[in-house]
Amino acid sequence: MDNILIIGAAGQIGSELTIALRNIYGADHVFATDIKHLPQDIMEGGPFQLLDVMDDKRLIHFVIRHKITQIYHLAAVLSGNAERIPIQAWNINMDSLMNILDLAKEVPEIRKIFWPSSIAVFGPTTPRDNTPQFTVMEPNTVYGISKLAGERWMQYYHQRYHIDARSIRYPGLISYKTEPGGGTTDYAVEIFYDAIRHGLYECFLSEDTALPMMFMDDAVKSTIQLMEADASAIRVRSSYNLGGISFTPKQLAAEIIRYIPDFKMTCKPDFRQAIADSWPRSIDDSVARRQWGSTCSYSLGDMTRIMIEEVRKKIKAKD
Ligand code: AKB
Repeated sequence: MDNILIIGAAGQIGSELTIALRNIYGADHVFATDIKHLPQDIMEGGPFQLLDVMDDKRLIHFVIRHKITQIYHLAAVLSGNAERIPIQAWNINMDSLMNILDLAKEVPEIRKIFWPSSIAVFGPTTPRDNTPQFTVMEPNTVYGISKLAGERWMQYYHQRYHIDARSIRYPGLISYKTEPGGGTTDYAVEIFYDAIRHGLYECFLSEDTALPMMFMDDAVKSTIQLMEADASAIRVRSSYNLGGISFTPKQLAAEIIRYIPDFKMTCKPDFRQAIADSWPRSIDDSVARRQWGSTCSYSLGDMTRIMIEEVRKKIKAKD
């Protein structure tokens, strides 16, 4: 039986992936860890431990003690925050990944690892529409540089040490359970809270900035699909493009107005506009679909409806 370690379980994707994996593998086999406490349902729903991925000695001890066979390393400093603390962000993003890759090399019981990459690996010289799997990659953000370097290390450890390393280049992720922190695509979550609370939202990107996004259920489903696929099907060992849905703040605001007719959005672009302008507008994920059958099913309309319903419930429960 597999024992799974989730690093960064309190984060936006970690909090939902932990629950989905516990439903598949059984609560006792999924060990949630983070440097901060988790939402109540995760802390109570199975094993939880405060653990810092930068502490390689405690990490190896934990892995051996709990007979871990799979690791999902989800902790990272995202694009907006990384520009505020570039060297610290580089050190955290790279050192933590190297700790996990080395651990997988030292402990043969670890059968596979998952590490998320991002659309941030692309840069201003990349074709921005329908960005292919293999193309020019010259990121100009510290987050993008760290993700691209990480992808090369994933590929290297697979080739040199036969580590079963798997990865997805996530677009912006949209969810209601845990809010994202410090990313450029965060506006697409913030907008729902402000629309419901105040009927108003000031967007930090211009209204016509198109970016690829994905509803969390699709992201969780795709991640598990990739991890469960036969190793022979996974021929890309850097990271897979995953498309989801592409839209602008203006298009998202128009969807929200269907539920909140008086909603108004204004735009005051900040430093994150330059980051968004260097990223793809849409992604070609045909390689992932062909090789391991990735499927995303939520449209902009589906996602907006669910976000309005769930964020409304969440706000009501807090008030
Ligand atoms: C960010 O905006 O930094 C992240 C990402 C696209 O990787 N959501």
